Amino acid sequence: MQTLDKQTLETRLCTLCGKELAQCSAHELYGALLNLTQSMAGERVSSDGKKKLYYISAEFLIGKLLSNNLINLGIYDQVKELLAAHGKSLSEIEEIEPEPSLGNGGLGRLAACFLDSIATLGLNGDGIGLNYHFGLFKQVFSDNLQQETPNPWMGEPSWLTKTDISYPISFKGFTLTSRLYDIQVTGYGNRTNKLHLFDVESIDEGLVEDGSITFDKENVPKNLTLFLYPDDSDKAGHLLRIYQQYFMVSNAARLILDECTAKGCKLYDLPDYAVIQINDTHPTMVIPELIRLLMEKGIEMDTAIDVVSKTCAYTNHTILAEALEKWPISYLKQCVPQLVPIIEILDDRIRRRFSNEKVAIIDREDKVHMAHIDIHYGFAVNGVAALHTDILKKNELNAFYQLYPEKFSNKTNGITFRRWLLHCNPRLAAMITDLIGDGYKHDATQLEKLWAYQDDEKVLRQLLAIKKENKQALAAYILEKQGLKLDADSIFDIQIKRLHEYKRQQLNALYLIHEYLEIKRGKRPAAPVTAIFGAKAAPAYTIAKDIIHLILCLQQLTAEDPQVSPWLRVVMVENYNVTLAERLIPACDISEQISLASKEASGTGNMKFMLNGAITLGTDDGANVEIHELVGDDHIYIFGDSSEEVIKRYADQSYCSKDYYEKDEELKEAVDFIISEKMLEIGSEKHLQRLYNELLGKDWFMTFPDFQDYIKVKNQALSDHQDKLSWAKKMLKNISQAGFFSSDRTIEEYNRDIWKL
Ligand code: 26V
Repeated sequence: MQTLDKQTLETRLCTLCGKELAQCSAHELYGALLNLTQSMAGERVSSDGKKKLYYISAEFLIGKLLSNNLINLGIYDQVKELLAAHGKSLSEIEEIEPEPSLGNGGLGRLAACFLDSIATLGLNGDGIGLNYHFGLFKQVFSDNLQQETPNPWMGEPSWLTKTDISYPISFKGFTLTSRLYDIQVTGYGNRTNKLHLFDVESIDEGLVEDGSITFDKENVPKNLTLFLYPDDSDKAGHLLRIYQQYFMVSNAARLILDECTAKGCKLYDLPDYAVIQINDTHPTMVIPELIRLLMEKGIEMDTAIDVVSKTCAYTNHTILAEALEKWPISYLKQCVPQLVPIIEILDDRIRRRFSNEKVAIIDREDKVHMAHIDIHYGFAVNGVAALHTDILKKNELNAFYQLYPEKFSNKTNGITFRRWLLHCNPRLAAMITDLIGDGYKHDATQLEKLWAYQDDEKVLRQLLAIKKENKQALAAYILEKQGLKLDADSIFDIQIKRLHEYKRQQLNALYLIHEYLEIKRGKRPAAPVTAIFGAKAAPAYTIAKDIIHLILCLQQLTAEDPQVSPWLRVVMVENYNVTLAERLIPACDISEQISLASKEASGTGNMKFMLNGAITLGTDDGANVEIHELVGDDHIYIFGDSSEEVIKRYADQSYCSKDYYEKDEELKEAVDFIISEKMLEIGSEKHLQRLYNELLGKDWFMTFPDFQDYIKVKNQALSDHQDKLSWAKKMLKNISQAGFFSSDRTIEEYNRDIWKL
């Protein structure tokens, strides 16, 4: 890997700052390092390859970039040492960098890991998305409730480079001018690719009221790229999402056609020059838009449809019906009428070929099923974990699988080990390098060599010592940021992910209530436990916000009770984001992956935890199933009903939460506690009562049937943790088997089976 010697590095940084390093502020050093990184990355830009991948996604949850870029450019250690020699700390400089929140969770973070791996493998592939000025939102807690404020991240210096690329994008009644900004994507020891983020020239940040995320949703020219997925609880919000999606894909389609034509593409041979990966259904309109643009350029419709169908591939990331996009055709007519005749023709062709209403594009209620466009008019469809793909084939997308079995494949998700091991857990990475050399940095399967040390007490104790140091570092950080004092000797049990009922943070909360009541009765857990949560709830998702309220009330309750707090603490970190995940994951003992079986398409946090030596407590769902297979029964804690049982229970509509509540004393006690006097002293009756009613009256994601098994298996894990060496062996097993989940492996599979670059 290319490096810089110490002297050259120092000279370049001093020149960029215009003074000696010791005299520079952290801010000046951040600017200089950003500049240096950009110029080094610029030297590795390559235009190799006739065919190029365009990964279109509404989300790219990239996290902070400085350290990652330094690692990928091979100069992290030199920079750190040089700064230290001049009395400067790299971690202080890292603090200055704002974190963009250009994603909700796993979907956007996956896209970011993929970009890293694409560049690392030397593949010709760029990302295309939108440049949201205020991202998702910044979460703040007040009165034990989530509040949302804007998360501005684009101040100077910035990783964004303004390009001279701009397109006129027309909507019904008005045309907007776009502007492309680029962020370099450095591969680990390899080429530099690009993340293209389109923005609108007429954007007006002033539209956002101070400190809030409300703005005039109808003023599209000024609001289009202010926020990611603005509140879509009303029609104006839905329309704004359509405007955003069309703006994203129309720009993408024009950029792709321009780049390909510049390389000599004749348009009917587009599939030889471009492959477009449609990340979930948000970019689906790229299909009719490309057809439209090709027709504008004189290609006849049949050919245009054929060319586009051979260029586009679709990834499905969820089976949840409420998350599968269906736009009323009237909304599309209102925003992007130019696409409507094309979508109608696409639907008409399907209706002529197949009589099954389930595979129609426009349904009887005049709603356009976006995923159906992707499946009919793309050449590949994939799920994101083995179980998820099986469920798609057998259930949700069975009618399509019958028509096009050859289009379907599985691509189990992965994570980049550069960010999720080398950067976030340098102590563990150094230990691994000492034991097995650094071949694992390019070939993650080499981690398997670690298992040779399964009975080496010195190695096992070293693993435990590293975990302890990481826990102490996390405790110090949370004390500084949130004023909460954690006991680094307690077991750190962590659940960090978007807040959604199917992920069942409420099940974890019910367990914590149960344990709290047990401690009050004098029955202590096997060891002191710190239950840590991190989660943002969508602004209009009422029950999710009620669950946050419950957790924050439990945080206060456990902290303020001297009888309980030495044994059980509940902590919710504020504004959970990539940066926090990088601190939480290396410090975790027990990784909570407790979604209702069949509902979590894959999960990727589960993989990050495993790689960092946390043991999974989970259901047999998503990629947990594959983790389970890799590590074996002895190195994971699995509980709860199987996906088959769950799917059956939904099918026969037999679930009634009240039946479980009435039959299970402990469950009843925990549920009732939500609206107990004690809780109402701390929390808001409105929120707690609504959550209680939801659980008793519906519990759509079936927390009650899994409650007893969860308690049993979780308490087993807590008691097993007491046997330190046997626990460390479980940690080692998990780390040694994590290689499969490198996103380099995932990307190799996409390239081998779909992209063929
Ligand atoms: C979105 C929404 C939005 C509307 C309200 C309900 C709802 C429920 C779920 C979703 C998820 C949309 C797609 C998504 O983010 N999927 C995630 O993709 C990850 C990367 O493949 C995967 O690891 C997660 O399991 C999956 O949930």
